[in-house]
Amino acid sequence: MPSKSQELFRKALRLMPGGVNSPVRAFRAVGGDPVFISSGKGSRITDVDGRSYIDFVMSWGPLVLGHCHPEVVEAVAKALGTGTSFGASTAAEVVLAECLVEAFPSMERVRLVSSGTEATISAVRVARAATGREKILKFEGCYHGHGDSFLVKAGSGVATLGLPDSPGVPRALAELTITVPFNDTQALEEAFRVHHRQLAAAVVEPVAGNMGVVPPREGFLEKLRSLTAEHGTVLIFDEVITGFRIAYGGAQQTCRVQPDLTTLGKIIGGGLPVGAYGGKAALMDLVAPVGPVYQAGTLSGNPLAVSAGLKTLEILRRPGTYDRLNSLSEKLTAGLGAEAKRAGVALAINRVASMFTPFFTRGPVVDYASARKAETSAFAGFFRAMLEQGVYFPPSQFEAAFVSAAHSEDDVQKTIAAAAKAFAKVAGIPKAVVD
Ligand code: KE4
Repeated sequence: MPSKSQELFRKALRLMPGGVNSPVRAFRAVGGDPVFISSGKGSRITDVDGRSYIDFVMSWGPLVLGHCHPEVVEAVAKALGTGTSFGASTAAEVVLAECLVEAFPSMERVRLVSSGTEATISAVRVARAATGREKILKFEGCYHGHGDSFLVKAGSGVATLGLPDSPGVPRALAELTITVPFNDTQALEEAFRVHHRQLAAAVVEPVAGNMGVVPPREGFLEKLRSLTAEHGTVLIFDEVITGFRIAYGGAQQTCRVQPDLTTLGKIIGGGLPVGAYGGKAALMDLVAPVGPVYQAGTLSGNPLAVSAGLKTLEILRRPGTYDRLNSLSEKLTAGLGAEAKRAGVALAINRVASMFTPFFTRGPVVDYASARKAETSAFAGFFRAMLEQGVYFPPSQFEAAFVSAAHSEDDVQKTIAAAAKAFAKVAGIPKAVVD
């Protein structure tokens, strides 16, 4: 008898590519059919068959407070009562803009949009307009949304003209994207030597989340900052994941490197669609209607979405929130590491604050090439074993898992206990101590 999820998936497959509205949701990387979710509360989600899971996807990062935080729900309900969208300015978006520029001193001006992709494609457009240059530099394994310029396959280790990774990206455009390995300062210097003063922008996830979590090496971001400054290249920090995640002021607060432009998303919408890009007034005042760089959006600054974001940021400002988030995350990853060791499973866990990835490889994982060494079949086995035990990890080895303020000590202990069993399966040696 097929489950309700399976029935829904069969129908979805006939209606939507892969049966999903975003590829990673299809469970292609981990096998089996995706579960369809009916509700979420705190640290848990419940699928349409009534099974509940401790959730470490958290909508891919936005739900830093967990599902249906009562104060967020109340704020959205209140906003709903006065209208969902006006296509005109509202007070709420001014308040959110103020919160963002206060949290990110590198931003003097900010523009709200409806997704991280809109934020990154707009930021690159501003950089190209400001410099009159066309080439951009990105890093292997970093993801900045599905804008054409970012969907470029990395070439060899040194600066490389990109080749279209996704069909449909014009070669002429793909060749304007230069890709170098993340954390490789030598390749970075080479790229700037080869493309001397031709680079409009360098875009980076200051803490990578999209190859799995990979922190910057000591000095890497500082080197990127000095090279971009020296060559008149706009430095864009894509903080769609890290903004308000690893600190209230994002990675640029912790690494103390100031970019020229910053992109935000996820948490600033509190689970509803909000993105943003911002930076120095001299750059942002190039954007219409002040300047000639056009960017627009029907639902930009949407009052409903902004109300969820504002309440989320307000709660994040409460003393102790990040300390608790980070210490719970540290406990979780320490426990996972200990159980993997006990099971004899090679596991390299990268964690930055409350985002982490268990890589099924000896490690260290310091860039995309080392991340790709991970045993994806082992990860898939781990994912399925955890799902069976009621723990929902990201369905891909190359994604970040997220702890929320709603996760409890009990969630952590349950997850570690489930992992002990999952590792035993992955190691292929059922351990007496575990069963
Ligand atoms: P959206 O367009 O999906 O809101 O944001 C694109 C984006 C930009 N920059 C970074 C650093 C991002 O991580 C993302 C989107 N992240 C993925 C998960 N790694 C979203 C999940 C999905 O694609 O379904």
